[in-house]
Amino acid sequence: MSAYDTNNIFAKILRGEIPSHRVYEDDATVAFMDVMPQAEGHVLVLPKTPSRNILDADASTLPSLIGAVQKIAIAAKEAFDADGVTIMQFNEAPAGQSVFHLHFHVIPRRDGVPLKP
Ligand code: DGP
Repeated sequence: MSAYDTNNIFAKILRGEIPSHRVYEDDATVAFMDVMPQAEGHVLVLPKTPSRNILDADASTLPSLIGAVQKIAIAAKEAFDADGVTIMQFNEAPAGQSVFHLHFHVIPRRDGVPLKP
């Protein structure tokens, strides 16, 4: 697996070099709106610590990250009056990862509305 690239787009967002619409932040975690939402309210949740994806993440960072994912999923479901929430996470390009800083997708879902491709 390649090394973590400190110039990936999410690293730049975390450093404040690129704007984002932040919806949540705590000591360890940041969440912002996805610029290419697959449904209304699509949020990305990422740890502040650098890891390329879950395969090289320090296991000690995962409990707080998944706790934040749960908080945001509950809040997004409420805020967007959704019927459910899809949570997705990809590891390496063949698995669908395109930005190489660990992140979870939190996507509010409504009955009968498919995800945009
Ligand atoms: P993934 O395939 O899991 O690596 O998804 C990366 C997501 O990141 C994709 O849904 C689009 C989103 N994205 C890419 N560039 C930017 C950006 O500059 N800002 C924001 N907010 N989202 C981005």
